[in-house]
Amino acid sequence: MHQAFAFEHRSLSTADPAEFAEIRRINPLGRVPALVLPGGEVIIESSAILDHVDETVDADRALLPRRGPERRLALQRMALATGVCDKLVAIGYELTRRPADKRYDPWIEQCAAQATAGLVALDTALNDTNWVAGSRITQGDFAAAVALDLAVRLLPAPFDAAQLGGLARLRASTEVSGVLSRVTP
Ligand SMILES: N[C@@H](CCC(=O)N[C@@H](CS)C(=O)NCC(=O)O)C(=O)O
Repeated sequence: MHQAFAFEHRSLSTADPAEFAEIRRINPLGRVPALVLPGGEVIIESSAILDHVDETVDADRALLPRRGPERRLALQRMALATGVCDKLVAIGYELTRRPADKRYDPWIEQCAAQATAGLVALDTALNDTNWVAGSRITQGDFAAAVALDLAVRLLPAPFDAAQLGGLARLRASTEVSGVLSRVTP
């Protein structure tokens, strides 16, 4: 059966005071993303949100295998990609939230090295295959593509996205680019 998942996407920024107040009304932690279900229940944390969405579709359309080594691998690739995002977000805060004279470059450099190593590991996972976790598309592929986008925006030189050919190819694939073009703010 082919199911559609209707949703309204609202782009709220934690950097905008009014929008941040609204985010905090939805999620006491004051973080995005958060999914509000029709009955008002709120789900936070990307992996928990995606897990819920996966549960609403048939197994063949789910973006995480239901069990076994395939599920473990996909979850690990997702952890790698969302971990890269965490390090990049930390760099973003250092660059945009902290006064320039209080910026701590060694911390930025450490986060950049961690994020780059995570991206290289994801790129290596793509050797000879189309997807980061085995022979089919998973949530790990979308997370890896989002991590690459964020890296292009936030990683200081000498980061060169052109060296991550596998990730660039994944990002440009019809399956991934078609979805991200609909949800990227
Ligand atoms: N592990 C979380 C990370 C979410 C995250 O880092 N959100 C940032 C987006 S910029 C945020 O809302 N930060 C505000 C804050 O933590 O104060 C997830 O995947 O949902």
